[in-house]
Amino acid sequence: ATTFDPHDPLGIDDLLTPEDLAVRDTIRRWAADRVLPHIAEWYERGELPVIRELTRELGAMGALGMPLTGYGCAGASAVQYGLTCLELEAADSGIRSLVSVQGSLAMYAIHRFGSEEQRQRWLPGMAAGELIGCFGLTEPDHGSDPAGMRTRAKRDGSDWLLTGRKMWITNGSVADVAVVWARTDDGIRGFLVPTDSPGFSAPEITHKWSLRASVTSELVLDEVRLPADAVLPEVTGLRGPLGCLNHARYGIVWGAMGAARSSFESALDYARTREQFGRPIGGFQLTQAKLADMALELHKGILLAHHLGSRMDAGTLRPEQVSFGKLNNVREAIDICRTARTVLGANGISLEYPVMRHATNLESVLTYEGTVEMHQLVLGKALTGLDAFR
Ligand code: TGC
Ligand code: FAD
Repeated sequence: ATTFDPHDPLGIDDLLTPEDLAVRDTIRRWAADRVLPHIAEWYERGELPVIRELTRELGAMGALGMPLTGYGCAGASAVQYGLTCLELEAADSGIRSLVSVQGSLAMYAIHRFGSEEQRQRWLPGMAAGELIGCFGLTEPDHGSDPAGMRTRAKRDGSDWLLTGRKMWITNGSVADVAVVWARTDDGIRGFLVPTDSPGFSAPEITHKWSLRASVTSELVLDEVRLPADAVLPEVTGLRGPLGCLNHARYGIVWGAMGAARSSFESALDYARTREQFGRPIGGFQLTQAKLADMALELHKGILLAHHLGSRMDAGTLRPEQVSFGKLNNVREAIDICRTARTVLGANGISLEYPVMRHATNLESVLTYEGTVEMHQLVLGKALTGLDAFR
């Protein structure tokens, strides 16, 4: 007979294979040892001081470019990659961001659209966490509408000269290689820019009140000279960067539920022990309604993530389905964190508990990788056949 598990009320673990559970446990243990003891301090200081060590350790666990094959990548399933994102974001969205950008954006772009030489040059070091990558699509004046980008690559003999600015780029100041999307005479192309190239700089963006334990930067490209073979040969047009985004957004569908789980568990724990009016606040009907509603959305969200993961593994996942998941799970996760915060009362605003940190992190997650509104419009277009973007 099965028993009711408050941590897995729907029995979702039964959908996971022994290998899935082993991956999940490894990442959960690593996050508990290496991130949780320090994260409040890093967050308060607005730094990720040991990013190189963490990246190497993530590489050693196979977490970088996890579902990719060859070149030192783990070749794991999409579900295993998703579980990894969930466990990392249960620690902090900044750590999941590091892994999303490295694996699903920078490495994926090189793996999917790069030449054999580019793959050989960059991927083994990136999979091992020896080299860090970033992905520059957004510009100061073009966020949701990257089709309008101004960054330009023009030919100079057989070389390329890259000029422009990218904004809000995760890992930018610590990266060894930047995947930069730029306009050319033939359309939008991707370029691999070693960050020690003359004319490249990446000043860090400060004063963030969200994703504080994550490096976010501007990329400045001032006539950066690149050889002919710096361009990703296998794609032209916006479908290049947008194809990469499908993978990163998929990871966020799972990741957001990690932040939500951590906040829910804090609230559940607190509700069982905190007493007011002579009894635990978890015994009051209003608190139970909050806990029940949070549990519903949390486990529905994980079930949705697993469903999308199974489709990705089967090769049947559509971009619109990724939008469905990203829109729903990030929106519900932030709602869970905000409700959890109320259960903790004044302690809810303290960094002694993870809840407010997750809630403020999710403000970024709500915006990056396509805002709520962009995913509503993607779904709106798929439902009606009418394009409402412009
Ligand atoms: P549209 O005309 O619809 O499409 C242009 C071309 O792209 C193709 N396409 C896709 N391909 C693959 N996957 C998708 N999801 C795709 N969506 C569109 C499309 O088929 C077409 O191809 P082709 O060959 O026919 O030319 O493009 P649009 O200009 O109307 O824009 C559509 C829109 C608004 C949905 C798109 O621009 C968009 O998604 N905007 C949001 C931008 C965004 O998400 N930026 C994210 C930057 S990276 C980031 O935030 C990293 S966060 C870091 C972290 O995780 O820590
Ligand atoms: P805008 O596009 O200016 O949007 C502002 C508001 O207008 C939003 O609410 C938007 O939904 C709404 N809006 C816009 N157009 C429409 C419309 N047609 N209909 C209705 N509403 C509309 N980018 C990268 O390329 N690489 C990264 O590594 C990266 N990392 C990031 C890390 C952080 C911490 C953050 C905060 C952002 C990061 N981004 C990155 C940028 C992110 O992808 C963009 O912020 C996002 O795509 C939105 O662009 P924007 O901020 O310019 O907002």
